[in-house]
Amino acid sequence: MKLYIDPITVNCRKVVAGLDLIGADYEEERLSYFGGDHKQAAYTAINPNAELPALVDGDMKLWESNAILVYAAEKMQNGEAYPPDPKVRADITRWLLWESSKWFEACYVYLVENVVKPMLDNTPDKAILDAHAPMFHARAAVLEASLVDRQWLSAGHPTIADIAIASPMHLHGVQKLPLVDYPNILGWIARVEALPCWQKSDPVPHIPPELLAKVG
Ligand SMILES: N[C@@H](CCC(=O)N[C@@H](CS)C(=O)NCC(=O)O)C(=O)O
Repeated sequence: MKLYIDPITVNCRKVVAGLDLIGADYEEERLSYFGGDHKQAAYTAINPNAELPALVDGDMKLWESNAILVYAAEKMQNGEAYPPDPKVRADITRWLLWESSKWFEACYVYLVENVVKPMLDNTPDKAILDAHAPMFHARAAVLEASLVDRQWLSAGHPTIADIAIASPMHLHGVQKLPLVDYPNILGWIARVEALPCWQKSDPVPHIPPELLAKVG
């Protein structure tokens, strides 16, 4: 399998950590997100959405990070990271869909305003963040309540659901995600951050130091 990534991005961190949790071997093809490699014809022939990541396995070109996680887990028959019980799979599928339809959107504005804009010498727009906050809190409340009686999202141990949901908040400190009122989320993300697969996929060493210095 060949994985096309830039390790600094949210959805690439997701597949790098997820494939490590799954124990899937792959060859890495590194592209530059800030350099716009994902918009070049060589890559859009693989992912016509011009978005990272993508996976190529033989004649299959697979995009959508959560589909990549499910495919790799099924291919490796990893019953820990993606347990075969239909109810657990349904629960994990629910979290993967919620991440791509709700949670990514809820967290992304903080990444743009508080991380990407400063890196590009622009100022975070407080009005945009204030307008966005109610949506973030409505969705964070769903996650908070779901974690009230559990250490991990599904199955009682780390699965691809935890990796998927953690990814949009992977830089939550510098993103300045307003998590102070969510003790269950904070406890859970600390557990994710202690996982070897999460630590090995840390994007910070891949961010040019001159860009990193611009983020407060
Ligand atoms: N739903 C897609 C989203 C992929 C996505 O948005 N990737 C970002 C990086 S995290 C990207 O490459 N965006 C293209 C751009 O900003 O030009 C997935 O989960 O793979």
